[in-house]
Amino acid sequence: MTGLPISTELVDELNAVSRPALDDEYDALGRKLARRGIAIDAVKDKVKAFGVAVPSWGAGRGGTRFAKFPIAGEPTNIHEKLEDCAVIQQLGRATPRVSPHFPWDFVDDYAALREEAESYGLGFDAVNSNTFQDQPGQPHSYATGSLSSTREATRQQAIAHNIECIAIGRKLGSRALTVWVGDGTNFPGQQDLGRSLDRYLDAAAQVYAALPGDWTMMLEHKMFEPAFYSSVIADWGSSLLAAQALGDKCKCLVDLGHHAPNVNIEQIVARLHHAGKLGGFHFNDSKYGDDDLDSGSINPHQLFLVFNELIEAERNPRSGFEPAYMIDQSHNVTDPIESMLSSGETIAGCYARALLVDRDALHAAQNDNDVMLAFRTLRGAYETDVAPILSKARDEQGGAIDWLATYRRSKYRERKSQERKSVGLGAGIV
Ligand code: AFD
Ligand code: MN
Ligand code: MN
Repeated sequence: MTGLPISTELVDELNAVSRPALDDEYDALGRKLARRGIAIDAVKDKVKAFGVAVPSWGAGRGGTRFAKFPIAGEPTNIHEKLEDCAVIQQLGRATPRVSPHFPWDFVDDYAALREEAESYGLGFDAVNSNTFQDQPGQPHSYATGSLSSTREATRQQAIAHNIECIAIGRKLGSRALTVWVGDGTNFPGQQDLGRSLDRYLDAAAQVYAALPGDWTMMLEHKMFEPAFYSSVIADWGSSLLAAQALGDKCKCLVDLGHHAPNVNIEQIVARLHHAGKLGGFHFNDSKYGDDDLDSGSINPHQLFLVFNELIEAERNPRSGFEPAYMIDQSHNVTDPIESMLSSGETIAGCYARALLVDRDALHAAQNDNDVMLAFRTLRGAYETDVAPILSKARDEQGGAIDWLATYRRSKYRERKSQERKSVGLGAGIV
């Protein structure tokens, strides 16, 4: 038993101080919601059951292509990353699973890694393959493509890596493979836009053929970067087309930062659900491009509107609606543990707000074309401060009411800065 990384006595002690004010605020919100016909405890129970996975790579500081500014005590391997993810889950109670990335998280013994995670109360979520980077000693370069490479040997190498990720995921208890490729071009004429998609589909079908019966393969689209003229799976249309071509176990993954500017992402969510192909999410926020900023830090309203569509989808499921929720952020200027605690709370908060929407009233107003009433029904839920529900849910599960104060009082990062070797400088988009 590895045990929890933060002293439970400290969590209890600080919670005891915060609890009277929380109880008062929770009761007041409970009375307010009761007047709207909503039972606050039922919402709190749904929040307690809600979970979003954290990315193993998000536990380290990210960077841009210009620089990365590491912090002391950053994790340098999957074991240290798991320990940090355990802190996030212990204090926040919204992130019970970790999504690993290979080859970054390669180890010799995956059964042992699974036990290590379980000792922290963590499980593994979707496994992510990486064919957007070359590894030392790799026979074929991905510089001009991986699954869509013009070279058969390179495609086979990328297929084999994805199949290896599935094999590792089975040992870790995962049930999904997320495939994001950086394949694309920087010059008009560099590659044939049609044939590169043919090659991608052919290679992806070989990965799909290796998928266990109860697994999902999730295709993640991204408009640009690393390729700046064209990307093979650039948008949700290409992703949907590919997922439909590959088969029932293949679905689309929506990363909130991977769209054209100002695109209506909540409508994309509704469209993919309509097609029965909404597989999962990568939550983050952006101002300009794939900024990988903290979820809801720039546009919390958009996040709420996405969850509004997800609740509609949940109430009207098509072909086994069971989306995989994951955070995918790059923490360039914050302590990643603090960012993921904040993001987990923000994401769960948008879910809670979307649960507060009076669906019958909304649907009736929509049917009557009562525009203002429909809008105000939605807006009323968005404007409700759900913080007491989130705090209460954490407290009842042993998490921290004030996670930031508790984390800082624990001096976890300071302790790790004594124990862990320092990471190097350099660039690092993750
Ligand atoms: C990329 C994608 C994808 C990938 C990750 C790698 O969002 O999820 O696995 O970042 O760092 O931008
Ligand atoms: Mn992503
Ligand atoms: Mn991204």
